[in-house]
Amino acid sequence: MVTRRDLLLAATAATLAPSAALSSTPTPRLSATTRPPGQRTWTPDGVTLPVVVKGGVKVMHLVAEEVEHEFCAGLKAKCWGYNGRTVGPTIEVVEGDRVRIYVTNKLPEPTTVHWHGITLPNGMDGVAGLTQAPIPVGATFKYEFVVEKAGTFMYHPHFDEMTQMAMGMMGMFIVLPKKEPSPVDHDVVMMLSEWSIPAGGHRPNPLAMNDFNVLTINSKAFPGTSPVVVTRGQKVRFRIGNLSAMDHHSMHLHAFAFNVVATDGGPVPQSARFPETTTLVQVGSTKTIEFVADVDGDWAFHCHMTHHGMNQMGHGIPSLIGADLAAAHKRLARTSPSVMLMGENGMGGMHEMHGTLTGNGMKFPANSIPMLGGDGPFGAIEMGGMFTLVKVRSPGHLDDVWYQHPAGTVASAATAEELLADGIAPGV
Ligand SMILES: [Cu+2]
Repeated sequence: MVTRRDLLLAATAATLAPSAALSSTPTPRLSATTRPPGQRTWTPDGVTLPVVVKGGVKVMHLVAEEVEHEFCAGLKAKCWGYNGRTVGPTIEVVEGDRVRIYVTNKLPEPTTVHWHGITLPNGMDGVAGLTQAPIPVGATFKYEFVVEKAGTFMYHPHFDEMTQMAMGMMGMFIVLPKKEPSPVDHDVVMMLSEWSIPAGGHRPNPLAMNDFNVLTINSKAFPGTSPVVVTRGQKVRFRIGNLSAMDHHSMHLHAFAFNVVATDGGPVPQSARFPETTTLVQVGSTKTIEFVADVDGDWAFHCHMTHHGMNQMGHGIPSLIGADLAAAHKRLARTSPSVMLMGENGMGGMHEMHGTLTGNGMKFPANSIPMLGGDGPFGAIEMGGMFTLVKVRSPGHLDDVWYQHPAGTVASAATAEELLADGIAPGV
C-alpha cells in the first residue's frame, strides 16, 4: 500500500529508474466542442441524458452504480456515478417541462436524488428520511415534477451524502428558457469536484476532510480535460457548478473579463452585474458566466487556488526550498546510488520527472499522477487538476492544435542590445 508519505517520491527524493512513462500529452480533441444534435448545451468530457417524450412528459432514467473512471491517462479509480459515468449525464430540459425521472439503485447501499436549486413539490426533493424513504438497493423510484423556472441547477444524492458525493455521484441539471434572452454561441457545462485518492490507490476515500489531491472539471483532471474550442468573436457561456466536499473554487479565466449572469438562485439583474476575471464558485452553488472570446490564443481557465491546480500533490513533507542538499545527497547515495533529492530550488520541473518530454521518466507508483502536468508547445505546462484550456481560433485556424503565434508576439530572451537601449544593465 502506498502511503501519502511515499509522495516524498514526487516532491523530495526519488529513485531514478526507467519507467513506463505516463502518457500526459493532452490529445487535442478540437472536434469535441461540437454541440450534440438537438441540444443547446455541451458538457466537455460528459454526455447529456437521453430523453423520451411520453404523453407530453419528458421521461429519463438515471442508474446509480459503480463505475470505473479515468481521471486522466495514468489514473483510474472505482467511483460511483450515474449511467456508467462520473460526472453523471447532464439533464437538459426546457422551462415548463413536466419531467419524469426514474432512478434505479445499483449501489451497495440506499440512495436518493435531490434536484438542487429546483422548486418542486416537497415530496420530490429527494432528502432521505425527510421527504422520502431511501431508494433501497435494487429498487427504482420515480420522481415527477414540472420545472417552472429556467436556470443552472444540479443533482446529487441526499443519503449518505458524504460518501456518495465523494465517490462521484453528481450531475448538472440545465433548464433552458423557452426563449433565450441573450443567445450565446457556446453553452458549456462544467461540474467542479474534488477527490482524495492515495497515490497508487484505486478508490476515492470518502472520509477525507482536507488534503484533496485530485481536483476535477467534469471529473477530469488536467491534462485529461478536453479544451473548449471557439471561433474568435463568439459569445461563450460557462455554467459552473461545485459539489466538492469542502472547497470553494476561485475560477479564473485568462484574457477575458466576464459577467456572472446567474446563480442557481436565478438571473443576476443587469444593474448588479460587473466585470470580473475570477469568480468564487462556492460549495453547493452554480455560477453562470458569459464573455466574448475576442482574442485568439490558448487561454487557461482554472481554479486559482494553487494547490487545486496540481495532481496528487503530497503535503505531509518538509519544504526543501533553500536547503543545501549536497551533503544529504552524498549520504543517501552511499546506500541508494540512484537517489535524487530535489526541491531546493522550488517545485518546477516536476512534470518532466514523468518523462513524457524526455521519454526517460522516474518511477512513480502504478496508477498515480503525482505532480503530473501537460506537454505544451513551449515545454511542460506545470499545472494539473482543475485546469482546462479555452482555445480561441480565427476562422481557418480551428484545427490548429496549438495557437500559432505571429512573429514577435511571444515572450523571449532579451538581447543585450535591447536591454542597453532601455537603460537596463545586462546580466542583472
Ligand atoms: Cu479550487
